[in-house]
Amino acid sequence: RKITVLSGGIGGARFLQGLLHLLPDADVTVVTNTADDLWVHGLKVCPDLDTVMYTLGDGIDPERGWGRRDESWGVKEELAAYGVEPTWFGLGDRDVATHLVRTQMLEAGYPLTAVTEALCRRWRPGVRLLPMTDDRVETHVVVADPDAPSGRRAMHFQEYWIRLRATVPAEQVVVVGLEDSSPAPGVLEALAGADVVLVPPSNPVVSVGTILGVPGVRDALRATAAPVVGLSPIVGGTHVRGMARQMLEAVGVEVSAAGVGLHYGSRAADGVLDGWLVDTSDAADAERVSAAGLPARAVPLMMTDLDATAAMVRAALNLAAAAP
Ligand code: GDP
Ligand code: FO1
Ligand code: CA
Repeated sequence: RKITVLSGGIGGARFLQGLLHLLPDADVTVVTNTADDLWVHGLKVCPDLDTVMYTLGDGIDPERGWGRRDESWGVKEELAAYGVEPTWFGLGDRDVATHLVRTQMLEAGYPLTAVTEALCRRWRPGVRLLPMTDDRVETHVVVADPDAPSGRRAMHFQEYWIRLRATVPAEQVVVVGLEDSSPAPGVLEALAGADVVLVPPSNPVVSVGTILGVPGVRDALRATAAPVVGLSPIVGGTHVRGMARQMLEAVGVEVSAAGVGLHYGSRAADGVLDGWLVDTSDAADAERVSAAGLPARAVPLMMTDLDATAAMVRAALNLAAAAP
């Protein structure tokens, strides 16, 4: 069965582990967010692609959820000794090798799709890992800054998250380059040709929202014969980890399982979903979403271990099968 998954980093990767645990023989294509990507110390870093690749390739650091297991930080320490910024970015020595290979291939003219394919020849993630686009796209966040003439300052999403820990309100989220980007090779085909499309509990704004923002992707989702089912990253009124609450507040979307489901919208109502799963603690949200015309169910939605995640995948596939 051909399954296409739209993914960010940690949440999407965990979901994919459960999917492959449940259906080891499924033909899975992952369309991955690349708007987190950034150039740092002359290297191109792709956090979400690397998190999915390392997680499914068993190279991930299980505690952090990003970067390499058995990591060392010599390069980071030496750069800090030179006073070279950004010192806030966690650049691991093993991780640097990935960025060196990627940067060299990009500079030799290979598109990000080819780079990702090459890196996956080592990591063998067991899925077809696609960037959402080969074009440069970067999420930036605008925050209030009394020292700036305009009273506001924009920074890369990674600085907002890693240096500020999303502790200041985001006034605006600007995805630079998104409107001029094109879907990477294979992306539209993966949406059109899937038997089912799953939207994991990834960040609705800076992971899924960015993928949906690549021109052509939303239309392909609305047109596909495959049922499209999503799972809520908001449980009990807030994110499980990360900064989805802050990002949803920045774009004016209600921070609830219902708010996110209705934000994605049902395909009947100009949205992209045929079904929506919320956690059992948010059963009222399922009622609200179903009443609005998007079939929703409340099931356990915490990815505490492989079996729990596999059960979520099974529930999503059951809801997809029930789609008209
Ligand atoms: P990122 O790019 O590393 O931030 O990863 P994603 O965007 O793929 O996923 C981040 C989202 O995963 C956050 O908004 C979390 O709320 C959500 N998340 C993490 N763990 C769980 C879980 O166990 N259950 C659910 N429902 N959401 C989760
Ligand atoms: N997340 C952090 O919280 N601190 C870091 O220093 C950090 C470094 C880092 C380096 C490479 C990489 O692929 C991911 C990294 N992340 C780090 C995670 C990254 O910020 C992700 O984009 C977040 O999970 C949000 O999407
Ligand atoms: Ca991310």
